[in-house]
Amino acid sequence: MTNDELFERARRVIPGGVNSPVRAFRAVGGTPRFIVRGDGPYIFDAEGKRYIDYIGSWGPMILGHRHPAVQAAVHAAVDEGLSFGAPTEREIELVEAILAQVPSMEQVRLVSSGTEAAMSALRLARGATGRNVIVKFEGCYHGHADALLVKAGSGLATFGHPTSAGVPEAVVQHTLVLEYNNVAALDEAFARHGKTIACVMIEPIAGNMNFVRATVPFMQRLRELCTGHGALLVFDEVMTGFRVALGGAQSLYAQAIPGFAPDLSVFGKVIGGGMPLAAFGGKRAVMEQLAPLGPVYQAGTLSGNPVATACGLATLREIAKPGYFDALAARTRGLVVGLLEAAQSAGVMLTADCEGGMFGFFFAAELPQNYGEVMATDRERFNRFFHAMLGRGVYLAPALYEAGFVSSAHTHDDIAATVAAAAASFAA
Ligand code: KE4
Repeated sequence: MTNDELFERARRVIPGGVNSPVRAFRAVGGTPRFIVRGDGPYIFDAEGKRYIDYIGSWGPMILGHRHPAVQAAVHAAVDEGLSFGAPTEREIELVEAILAQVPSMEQVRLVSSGTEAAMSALRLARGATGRNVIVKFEGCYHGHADALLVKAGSGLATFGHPTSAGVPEAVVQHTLVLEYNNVAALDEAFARHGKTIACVMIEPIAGNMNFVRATVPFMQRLRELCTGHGALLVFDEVMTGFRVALGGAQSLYAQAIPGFAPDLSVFGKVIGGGMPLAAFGGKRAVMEQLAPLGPVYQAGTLSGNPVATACGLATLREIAKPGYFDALAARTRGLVVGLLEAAQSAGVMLTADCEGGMFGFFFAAELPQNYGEVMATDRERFNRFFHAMLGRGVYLAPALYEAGFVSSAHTHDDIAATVAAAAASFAA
């Protein structure tokens, strides 16, 4: 069947024909590609077309598709059984591997999706502080738990309605949404609500606004205010964790701000290697508020699933190898520099940024610093570029508000081919 035929058939039985909205291409228009397999940096659609993949399942496939060590680990785990609902050693091994790279945490709880991890971290922060108010930032997306689905930057922003139907006003009455990178707004919010704020949840590099960095002064002030008012700083590193650096974005801020550390961290995507697995963690004193020890309930049938932990562990072992991130960062930088040079020689206004294996670009003169500025970039041009590249066999994120991802399977030739496709697309 063609992509069109599959999409038609899918829409009869699955809302919008997809199991996650962004996959429907509604932001960019056209027919989504139905993928039949992946291999290294490539994915192949139902019509046999090959694409250089810069989505990587929205982050997890940092090693590329079908990495031999990961495939072997998963096959071996499958042969031992799929799920037991009982503790296994491999959950301990995976948590130990995560803790080895994230010194701000002493304990971790494994769950099955980033949404579940962020939702649980939020409940934990409220339970641990006894407070109700939470703060998030416009343009940041932390999964689709009710209290966090307020001006989310992923899917919803792409569809243009900043809050979701079905979320009772009562649920979001405690959710403050501030402007990203706005220090004055932070000061104001803490001045007015400081004693009732349970936590501030932030994407340290906002991949759900494509690619917007929290400035160091903003992050420094955020840390000071949380500490001063007894609120927990929650880093949502579902996208940035083990992607922008082995130690995540928090390791970058710890270099810029002596002693910097969040109180809770949320992970997903890369730590599952493409299987359903996510996590949240922090200091023991906070984490032991969780059931079965403490009063904050949280649970999951497939939490720490033995096949998913095998996939995640094999992935983490590969990316922890010496030089891995230096090479990945250099490859990603090569792509960004190539795109900027191609745009410049075609007289197209483009700005871009990257960190580790994550990148973003905007049809604008300057890098946006917040959601409003992202909204002001040239969406029409982005969409035309998306389709021009797709037609040339390069699969970029089908939405202006999404980040791009390079894997260690992307070769210099893949990057060169991508830059050549961009040059041709800009010329057109
Ligand atoms: P999941 O529930 O989709 O595993 O994770 C939610 C989540 C939480 N936090 C951050 C920073 C995230 O980026 C995400 C999920 N990211 C989107 C892409 N922007 C996943 C793709 C999708 O929604 O289909």
